[in-house]
Formats: sequence, C-alpha cells, structure tokens
Amino acid sequence: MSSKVLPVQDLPQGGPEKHTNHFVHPDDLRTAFALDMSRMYRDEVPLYGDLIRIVQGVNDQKFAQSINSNTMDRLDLERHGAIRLGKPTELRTVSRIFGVLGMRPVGYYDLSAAGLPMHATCFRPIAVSSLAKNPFRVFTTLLRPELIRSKEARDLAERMLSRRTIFSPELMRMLTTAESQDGLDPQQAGVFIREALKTFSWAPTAAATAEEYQILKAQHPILADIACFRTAHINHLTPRTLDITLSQEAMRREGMAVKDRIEGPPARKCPILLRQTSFLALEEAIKFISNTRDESMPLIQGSHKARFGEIEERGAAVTPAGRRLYDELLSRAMENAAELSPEEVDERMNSAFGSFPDSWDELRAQGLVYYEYECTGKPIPDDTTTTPRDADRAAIIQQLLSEGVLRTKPITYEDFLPFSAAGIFQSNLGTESDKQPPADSGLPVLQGSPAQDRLERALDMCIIDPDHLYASAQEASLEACLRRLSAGRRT
Ligand code: OOG
Ligand code: NI
Repeated sequence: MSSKVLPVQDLPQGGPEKHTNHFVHPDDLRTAFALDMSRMYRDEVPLYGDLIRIVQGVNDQKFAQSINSNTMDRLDLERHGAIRLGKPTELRTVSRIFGVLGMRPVGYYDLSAAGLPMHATCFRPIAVSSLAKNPFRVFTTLLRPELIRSKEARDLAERMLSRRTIFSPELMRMLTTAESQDGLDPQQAGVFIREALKTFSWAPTAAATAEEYQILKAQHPILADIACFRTAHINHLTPRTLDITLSQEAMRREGMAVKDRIEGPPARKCPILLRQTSFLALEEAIKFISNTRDESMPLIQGSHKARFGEIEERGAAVTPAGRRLYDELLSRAMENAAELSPEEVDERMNSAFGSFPDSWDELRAQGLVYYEYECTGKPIPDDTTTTPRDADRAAIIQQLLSEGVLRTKPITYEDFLPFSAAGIFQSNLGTESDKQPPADSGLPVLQGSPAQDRLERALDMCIIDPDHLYASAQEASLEACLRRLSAGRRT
C-alpha cells in the first residue's frame, strides 16, 4: 500500500445524493456523536466541564471585541478528541465506525522518534463543506508492540489485548447495517451512537491485576493505559479557543495544573498551524482484579493517570515550503532546550520565528500558506484573461488580487503536529522523561515507511495526504472564481 496519495475524487465519501432519503447525513451523525461524547466526558471528568466553561468565557469576551462575527461559528463544538488502540483489528473496526460518521484517516504520525511505542493517524472529514459543518476529528494511536523492549511486557500486553473485545455485539450489527444500506435512519443512528460511545467510555475496573499493570507501567505508562482496560477510553477532548494565552491564564487562575508551555508556533499576527495546551492528566481511582482472576475475590484499589482536557487555537494551513520552514525554525529553537525553563524556550521560539513572515500578503507571495480565493463582485478588466496559460497564471492572479477582483482567506489547518503531539503525550504521562522530545521528531507525514505501511494494512485503506487536500481546496476555489468571472463577462 505504498502509493500514498489517493486522488480526492476516488475517495469513498457519502455524497449528498446518497443522503436525500431517510438516512441521517454523515455530517449530522458526526455532530450528534461529538455532542454526546462531550456530554459523556464532562460527566466522567468534571474538571473538563470547568475547562469548557473557562474557554466559553474567553471566547465570549474575545467575540464581543471582535469585528469579524464569522469566527463565532460552531465554537460550542469540540474540535478533537484522542484514543489509543492496542491491536490492528481494533483500528480496523474504529476506522469503519468513523467511516459512518464521515471521517477518513488523514496524515501519518510516527511517534517512535519521541520514544513512544506507537504511531497514529487522524480521522476527520475531508470535504470542504463537511469541515465547514463540523470539523470534529479523532487523533487515533495504535500500539507498536515491536517497539516494546522488554519481552515480558510485550508478551503480557499482547496476551491481555488478545483477550479483550471493545465493541458491543449491537454496535457490530449496526455497523454492518450502516455499511450494507449505506446509511442509518434516525432510530438506527441513535443506537449506533449510543453503542459506539460505550467503546470510548471509561471503565474504571481494569482488566488487569495490580501486578500486571505495574509490569506494563514500568515499561511505559502508555502501555498500561492501552492494554489494561476494557475500553478504548477517550483520553481527552479539545474545544477551540479564540485566545489560547488568555485561556491558559484563566485555567491557572482557577487553580488547574496546566502544561508549562503552549505547544506549536509562538503567538503571531497571522496565526499558522496549531497551538495547544492542556490541564494535566488526573490521578484517578481505579480497581484491579485479584491475582487469581477469580471474579468472586474482592477488587483491589489503585489509581491511574491518563485523562486530561486540552484547548487549541487553529491558524492557517502551511504549504510544504511553509512546513519545512516551520520545522527548521522549531528545531533551531529546540536545540539543546532540555535544560531551559519554559520561559526560555518561549523566548527562543519567539526569536527563531522572527524569520517566518508574518503578513498575509508576504506569506502568499512566498507560497508558505494555503488560501481560499473569493470573487469580490468587482468585474474583471476587459483585457484580462480568465483562462491564463500556466506560465502567466501567478502574475494574472496577483493582478486580480491587486485590482480587488479577487480576495483571499487563509485555509484553516485541520491536522496535528507530531512534535506538539509528542509534547502533549509527555506532559500527561507523568514519566521521568517529562522533557521535550528531540525536535527532529517532527517527521514529515506520508513518507511511506514500512511502519506506515503496517498502519495502512490495519486500516485496510491508504492514508490520505493532508497536503493534497489543502492544495485541492485552494485550486478548486481559484478555478471556481475564474469560471465565475468568465461567466460574468459573457452575460
Ligand atoms: C494524543 C496526543 C495527540 C494532540 O492534540 O496533539 C493529540 C494522546 O495523548 O493520545 O491529541
Ligand atoms: Ni489533543
């Protein structure tokens, strides 16, 4: 499966024509699922409810000051969640579940460079219209047992994972129904969402003895989190904030234990990519089964640390050139940063990112960011062609922009950053290695490694290249503008 990039038109996606009948549109299913998941997580982790309240307060305040009312759209919906899976068959079924919700695997994240025995993809909507409706996505990690050094821990984890089933029989039936009839009616949708959420809920009685848990935890805390439980519990949800610095301050003021620095690019006039922070994972009471696995024996009290609440601020998607520059500046800032204080790292980041242009015109001129093009309504001058030859295209587009015939809007980044993800993992694992992973862990996606190939085999489909989606969205918007301008000229 190494030819990575599937053309968008070949991707299986429920087009609107299939959903004009009595079936619920996948975009609406995804919204219902995300809302129910949010309710479930707030019930399970009350501190997450506090986080939502804080973020809403900051968003309301920012919104009141803002002149651009478009930014308020759907801020009440979470932007992402994350799960960690233990075996390829789990990933396959999860991929089918998310498929019903209109989400496809986009991007490959190798977390091994950060010392984590796992790799990941992100399930998300890919059509521009679906992203506009609800961009909810799930960062989905799969364990790579071959990277676990201790044979004892590896064998134990695999044995425990082989015993568990995280999907209810009713969910499996509904999944087959959804796939065979290519959709779900409202009643079936309710059952599907209810049953799917069971897979991602918290089951505080471990499927492990305290001893087994300790063996896995000693090898890697993430291993205990993945292999010792009966569900693939959601480990965080992430609402979007309009101002991450203000939100982080408000979290601290309320006494939350917060990550020591915001991941991602520093604050800028023109936000790019993704900035994230979180309240740290909570130590939660759990119970272990007895050493004899005898169900009549009393359970043993213990605790586990995995679940947290995160916030994110999203900026523009960058082109491959923009990404290269981002990675280069990030690694420059992070060089030998392990011994620096969080404030010193922030200072380094600010100074390194002085070299990343910070005006939308400059970013466009240097081809660092993706844009959506819009017609302003102003007619095209008589002497300007709407079907430029490739060689003239850039100059003509520039002319149309200068003349105010076209305008641009940066395309929002819809994916993740491996280096930031590794930082989020590390902060929430409570290991001795609370330090940042090496900066070169930000591996470019879709380089077709053998490990990626294995992830794709588990998914039973190719991983979509995020860059391809942004480039297509930009190109489609430009083509639509040129067509409109040319139609306007003919009438
Ligand atoms: C996932 C961490 C990655 C993000 O926002 O970068 C992530 C995890 O902890 O399982 O969600
Ligand atoms: Ni996250």
